[in-house]
Amino acid sequence: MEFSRALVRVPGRDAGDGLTTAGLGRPDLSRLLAQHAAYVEALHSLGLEVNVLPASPGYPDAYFVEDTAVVTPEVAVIARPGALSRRGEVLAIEPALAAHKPIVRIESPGTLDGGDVLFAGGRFFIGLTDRTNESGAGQLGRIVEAHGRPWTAVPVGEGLHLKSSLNTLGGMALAITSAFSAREEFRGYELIVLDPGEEYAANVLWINGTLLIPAGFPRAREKYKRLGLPIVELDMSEMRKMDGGLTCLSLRF
Ligand code: CIR
Repeated sequence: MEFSRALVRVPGRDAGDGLTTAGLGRPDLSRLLAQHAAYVEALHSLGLEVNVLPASPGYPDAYFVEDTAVVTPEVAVIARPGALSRRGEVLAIEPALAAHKPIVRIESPGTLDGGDVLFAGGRFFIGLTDRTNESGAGQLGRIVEAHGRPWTAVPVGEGLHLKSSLNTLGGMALAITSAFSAREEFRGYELIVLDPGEEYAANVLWINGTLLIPAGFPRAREKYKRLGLPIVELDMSEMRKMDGGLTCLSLRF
């Protein structure tokens, strides 16, 4: 899917109070802001029109905007984040998306985080995790199906979100951790399997034929370079401390 716009949100001063399991310590706020600014600049330089929303006090995870919605070619689906502390984040996102797409919403008892939704090779994969339940996945599945788009539910079992472990590299190619590489859901895809210890580098962001990758994963970088796509490497050290990756920081459409 080609993109012309992105929606992002500036990290707030309370970013270190967000949810995390990383055990890597608190992020340094000024480095976090600099890394976020470099990310926004990378999206700009790839020709996207970037809407930068202000920080949202009281919502320390709000700059991980990917989790608040799923934007398909036809509609913007407002998510219902699985973490209670994140549920109110969607309020500021809905009007920003309503300017571009018809809005539909995931309703209770469904929960869904956008980080659990991958569109690859013409199919939606919807991860079932602690954040996304059967009801939320089913609601989204029925919405995309109504527009003729196939979907598959994927029990995840490890990692925060589905996209913590696999992401599109364009076409039928997927970056994927070894834990997922034998799963039958992805049969027929061309799998680039990350080496042990470099699983974080499965969270790459494909933007119109350019690949944004996290810095500091040399073996992953070599694998991605072999694809022949232009590569932009970004330092994600501070977002990683909060379990965040490249896809989490934006909604693309
Ligand atoms: C959270 O636990 O919700 C945030 N600290 C990290 C969210 C990362 N989002 C994503 O992978 N899409």
